[in-house]
Amino acid sequence: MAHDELPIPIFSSLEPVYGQGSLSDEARLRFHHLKSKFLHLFGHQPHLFARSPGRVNLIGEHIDYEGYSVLPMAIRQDTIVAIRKHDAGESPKVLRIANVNDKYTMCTYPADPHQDIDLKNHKWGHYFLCGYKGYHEFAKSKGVDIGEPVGLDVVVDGTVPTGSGLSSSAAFVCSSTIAIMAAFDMNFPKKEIAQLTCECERHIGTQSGGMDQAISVMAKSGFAELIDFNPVRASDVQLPAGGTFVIAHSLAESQKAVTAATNYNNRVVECRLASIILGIKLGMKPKEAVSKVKTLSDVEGLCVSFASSRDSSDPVLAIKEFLKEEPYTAEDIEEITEESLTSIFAKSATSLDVLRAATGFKLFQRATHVYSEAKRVHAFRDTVESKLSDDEKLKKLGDLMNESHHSCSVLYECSCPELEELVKICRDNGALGARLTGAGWGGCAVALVKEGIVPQFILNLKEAFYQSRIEKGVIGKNDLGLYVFASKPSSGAAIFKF
Ligand code: NG1
Repeated sequence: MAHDELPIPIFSSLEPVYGQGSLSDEARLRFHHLKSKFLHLFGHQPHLFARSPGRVNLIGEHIDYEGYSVLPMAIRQDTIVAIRKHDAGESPKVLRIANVNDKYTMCTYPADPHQDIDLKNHKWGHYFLCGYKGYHEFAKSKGVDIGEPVGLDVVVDGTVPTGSGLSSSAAFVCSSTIAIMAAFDMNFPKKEIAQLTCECERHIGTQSGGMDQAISVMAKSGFAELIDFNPVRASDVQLPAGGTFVIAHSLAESQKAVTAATNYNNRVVECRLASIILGIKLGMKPKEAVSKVKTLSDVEGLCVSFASSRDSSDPVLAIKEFLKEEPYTAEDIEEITEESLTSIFAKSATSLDVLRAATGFKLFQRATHVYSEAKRVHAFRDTVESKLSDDEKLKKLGDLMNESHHSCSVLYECSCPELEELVKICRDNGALGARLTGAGWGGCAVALVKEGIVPQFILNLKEAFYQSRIEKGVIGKNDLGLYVFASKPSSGAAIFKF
């Protein structure tokens, strides 16, 4: 059976996930601490644990929500959720979500799975609620009877740095959803859980594309994965020997849920508008385009047909022909769509927030990024599978990463000064390629570095980027290991019953 058709594995020891040696020892301490905290807070032992990792995206940024494949790998940092489901009749009938880190105070919610999430009042526990609501909707759609709502006690331990572009939110949503599912004694194929957890996370108000949840659920130790969407699928990608990915935090925090209206969701809306206009310019009736076209992948066929009339297969040609480089105003767009933007997005409250905050729409730039980045993902995978030597492969992968960063920075405008500085320092110190990873606007960069120079490379980054920040007190000297580290592809989500 294909790996992504299998259910989430259930283990009774830590080694299958954390391996032998120091990582397992570290994990044992975390589980021990979680259990004691659980007992201390709730007077009971947890029934089980679920863990889900963060990820680093190697290439394919801001294209998952446009339906294009991406190429991430899981990292060892993860979120572990300890859970106990109350018996029917036991009170209180509430969800109590605590954290081993006292910075996150306990959140309490009613056990009603239909409750609304108060998006205007952002709380860390909301991510658990995303999993809770999403799991109930999923179970209902499958005809699974969950019975009357009961209380849940939960303690969370996360090691994925937050706001870093390493998917701490997806690690939390996936581990929560899987813990809830397992507490209800259910399990499903990984690809269904990948789809489900993506829908869960949308309850937080970001129009998430699904990459993070897919890799967190379906990752396999030792491999990066090419993730396809509609339907979601994962294929193993064996990275060439001799290269290591180093992850380095820019120390600018990217608060995706809080800045959604001007950043993440804004780009989703711009891509939708670009695709509707391309559809119309390429022959669709405005009404038809507005109702049918959701993403740039929906109109790629039309763009490629146009390109073929010019002896090319590059959809970017259609963008150059039909979209203008200057930002569009709402009025410019409404003239083409023959419908107001507020009516086009009437069903999406988060998109209406985008419209209220927007001053102009850079459709040419966003669409060019998406089509060119989608191509780079396939070029990356083709390079890995090619007959080139490992050294030649690494050089080419590095070049693709550099091109990706340029496109993110200039066309998609999702970088920031700190990321620009860090990426430059990575390249100046021997990285074959370096780019921002994840949503951007802060968070981490990922650099491809020859294995032999990794320790020196990390030392140089410390010197050139972090030292002045340590002196200013932005981070503590002893915390550097949390902000810059080499990473190998780790394994995906798991359930533990000891
Ligand atoms: P981050 O912010 O790194 O978790 C976000 C989205 C992804 C993808 C990337 C950009 C969520 C949960 N994740 O990742 O789906 O669109 O940005 O490539 O919204």
